[in-house]
Amino acid sequence: MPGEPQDDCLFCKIVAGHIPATIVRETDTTVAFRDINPQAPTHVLVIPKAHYENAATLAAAEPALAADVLGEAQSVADEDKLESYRIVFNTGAGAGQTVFHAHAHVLGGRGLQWPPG
Ligand code: IU
Repeated sequence: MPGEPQDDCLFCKIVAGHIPATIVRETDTTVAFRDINPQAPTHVLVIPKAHYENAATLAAAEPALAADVLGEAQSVADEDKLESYRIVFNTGAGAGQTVFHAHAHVLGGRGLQWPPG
């Protein structure tokens, strides 16, 4: 079923508390935690608790939940008082997605170049 936890999904295991993560924010529908391999002083991942493979399937199935994720990403930026930052949804392996549970990267605290490569 779309949205149901997947046994083989790392981020579903973080949601369930079966894998440790440094959680910075949590709501009824989302969790935000520090990336294990940070690429910037602030590098937080915001995920829906429900399992969707990527941002596209999430937005198509549950637009309100996609908005929750985006709103929480904004709250992370606000909490860390980031003046400039980037919110990224890598979507598909060709774009660098390695964990197939939708997530927003919130990156900030250093200069960021564009295009990212
Ligand atoms: P990507 O957009 O799918 O490439 O992002 C996955 C991120 O998940 C990546 O930045 C990893 O460092 C991060 N991550 C994590 O924070 N904790 C983990 O246990 C694993 C990956 I595996």
